[in-house]
Amino acid sequence: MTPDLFDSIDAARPDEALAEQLADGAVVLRGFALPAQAALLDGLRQVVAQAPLRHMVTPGGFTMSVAMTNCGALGWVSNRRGYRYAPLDPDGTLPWPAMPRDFERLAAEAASRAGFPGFVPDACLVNRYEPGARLALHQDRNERDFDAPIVSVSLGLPAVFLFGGQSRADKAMRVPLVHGDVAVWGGPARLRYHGVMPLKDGEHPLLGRCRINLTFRKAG
Ligand code: MD3
Ligand code: FE
Repeated sequence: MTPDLFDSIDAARPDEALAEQLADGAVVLRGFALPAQAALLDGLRQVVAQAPLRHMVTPGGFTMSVAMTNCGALGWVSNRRGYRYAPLDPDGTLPWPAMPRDFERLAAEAASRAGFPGFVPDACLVNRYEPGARLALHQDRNERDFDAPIVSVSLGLPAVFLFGGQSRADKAMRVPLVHGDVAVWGGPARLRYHGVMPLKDGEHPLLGRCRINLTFRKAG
């Protein structure tokens, strides 16, 4: 194993005791979202009531196993013509719901803690995994500006995250992510390949048989 893997950053400072550096630019903050969990679940309910979760189709014609929706000024959408960020929900043709303040605040605090101050996300992609759902290895490169990090918040059932390298063939490390974990991916980690292993069945006391992942981006 890489020697510095899972080393705590600045463990002497109690407020940073939970930061694990996976690689240059990639930090996991264990349990960082737990104090905000009630507000996050509240916001989530409001978002999915306005913009329902749906299974999008990839340009290759496959229906994704992960169900998605968005909030914020821009939302990630996919169809046969390609992937892009769009200001309107293609299903409702209305703007995406506003990003709840508590979402934006948590994302900015996590980014700052990980060394990316001043993060103002304009897009929050909501991914819902049911048992068996997975996300194949990919890069996130539809955002305009790769200098901004991506912040991801895991809620509900645990998942195994695959964190690969700069090329698809690089061996991926497996990172368990559980309810309340927040990960920040920026700088040299921003374009690394990543994915999520098929979700194992289980029952989460707050979310039931699913995992929700929120990813905050500066897309526009
Ligand atoms: C590492 N979502 O929506 S978030 C995605 O758990 C996505 O739903 C996963 O990948 C999920 O695009 C993983 C963590 C993540 C997001 C972006 C990254 C990890 C990343 C960009 C570069 C490296
Ligand atoms: Fe991704």
